[in-house]
Amino acid sequence: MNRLFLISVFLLALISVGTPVFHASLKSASADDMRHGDLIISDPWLKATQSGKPVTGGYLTIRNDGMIDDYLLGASAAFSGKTEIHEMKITNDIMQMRPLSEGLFIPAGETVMLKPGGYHVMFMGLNQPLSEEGEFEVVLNFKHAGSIRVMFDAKRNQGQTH
Ligand SMILES: [Cu+2]
Repeated sequence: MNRLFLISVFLLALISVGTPVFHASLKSASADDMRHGDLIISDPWLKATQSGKPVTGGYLTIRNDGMIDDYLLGASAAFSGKTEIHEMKITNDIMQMRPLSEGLFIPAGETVMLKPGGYHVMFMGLNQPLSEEGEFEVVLNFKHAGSIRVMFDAKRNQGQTH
């Protein structure tokens, strides 16, 4: 009886310890998520372009799992002559965008989304078409996490300019 009891206790302990660990790993289990230090990058994509189009926008979600604030300072890509981190705002009914000179703030414990109509990676002076379904390498430069190589999926433009 004692032995059986001990085995049951052991199994119960295994299950109760095992369960939260399992859930924790599920939280960031998407196949597209990519961890680099404290940063988790998900759903990187850019607007596909046709030949001759000089600019496009790139988007992604960045989660800062750490205790230290970080900044997305800039980015670079072989297909882009110049790459900047932009914010987009509507001022007096006019859509305006500007480079973030200090970089994009990624506070500790927070998630920041770059998406159409908001923050975006601005690729300028494109030297090739970024065809739909293609994957294109971009290097993101963070103040603390350093350089991260990320593959951006080219997707169809959904109507907005950036
Ligand atoms: Cu822009």
